[in-house]
Amino acid sequence: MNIVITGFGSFLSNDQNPTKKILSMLPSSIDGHRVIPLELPVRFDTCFEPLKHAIDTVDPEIIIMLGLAGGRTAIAPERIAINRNDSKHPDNDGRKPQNQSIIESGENAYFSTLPIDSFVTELEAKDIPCKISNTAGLYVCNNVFYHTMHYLKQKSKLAKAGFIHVPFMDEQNKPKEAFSLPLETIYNGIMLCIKVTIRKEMGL
Ligand code: PCA
Repeated sequence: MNIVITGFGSFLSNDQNPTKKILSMLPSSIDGHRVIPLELPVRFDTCFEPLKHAIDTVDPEIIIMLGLAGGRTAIAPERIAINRNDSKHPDNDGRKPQNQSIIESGENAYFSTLPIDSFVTELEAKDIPCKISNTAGLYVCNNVFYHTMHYLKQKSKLAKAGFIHVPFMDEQNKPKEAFSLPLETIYNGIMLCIKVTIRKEMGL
């Protein structure tokens, strides 16, 4: 199988993003399956472009998108992507869309097709905090999640896809008292999510 894992670089006051670090730590294959790391721009207008290109060219069976959500207290598999951009904070182009559809006349929302309940069970068994989130926000992460689910449906592709937000890593600048985890722990959690998804896809 081909597995695309996406992440983001710096944005707003986050001068580092653990998801970009994770991309650089991933092995080139897991259990014999090819892993393709892909950094996406933190820009409403173009965040989906590199991923669309990857879907068109490598036709992945699994797509796991990653993003930082400072303030979260667990690794957070997102349940749902919604058809809305709305942000008080600018993206890396300075854009702040207000209450706008992502795709005019698109579905209101899409559910993740990743095995998010199993992520929680398996990560907690390894003492890695993991909790399903019911909103990916209305910033760039939700945007790329929605675009991906919409595009897969449009193209009748059966790839399993979804989004996982991660908390701050210990190793980055962050507001005092904000929850964080060692990068190593976040990485181990994401690796486990990838392995669980592979296992489910193989029917194991
Ligand atoms: N998190 C932001 C965008 C980039 C990132 O890592 C978000 O949650 O929308």
